[in-house]
Amino acid sequence: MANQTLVLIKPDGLKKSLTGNVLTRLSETKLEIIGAKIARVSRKLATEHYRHMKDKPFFKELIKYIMGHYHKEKVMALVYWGEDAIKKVRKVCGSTNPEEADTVSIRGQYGRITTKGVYENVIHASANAKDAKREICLWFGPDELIADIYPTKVQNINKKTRIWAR
Ligand code: IDP
Ligand code: MG
Repeated sequence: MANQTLVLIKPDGLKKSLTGNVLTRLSETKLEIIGAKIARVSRKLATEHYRHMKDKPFFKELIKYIMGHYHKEKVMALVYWGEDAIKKVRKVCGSTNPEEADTVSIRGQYGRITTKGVYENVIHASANAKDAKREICLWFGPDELIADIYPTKVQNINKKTRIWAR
């Protein structure tokens, strides 16, 4: 079955100039990219993204890590779509702990554990369809994706929009 998954190249991946390497590894999956952007990660976004980790002892460090406090203050966010996308992307990523990840997986090749004990594992990928939906809707608006993957609604929001001053 075709499905979609959120990928983040985390701040350590950007800082280490691994964007190209990671995208090349992901292209092995033959999946389609239906959305991509560079994004700053606010504390609100970081906390919402990792809300399932909030009781972990390393939560504070994890939030600092994903916000880029130790690296570049940005992530690259992508949505991959295609047959078994969630499973295929998780497989090339490897296990959460970079020391335990398959050595030829992205996390096995490029991840590390910091002295503060955070797994700096270069990449995030949604774990299942429920997480994928929550995460994609958190990181992307419907108009930022080139496919209609979830139901949308039209809302008339009366707000100022910034445009190019040409
Ligand atoms: P996942 O990223 O493989 O889905 P999660 O359990 O959702 O793994 O954890 C989110 C992130 O939190 C991981 O990618 C990693 O950066 C960090 N993390 C998870 N477990 C640990 C741990 O035991 N120690 C330190 N950092 C961890
Ligand atoms: Mg997870």
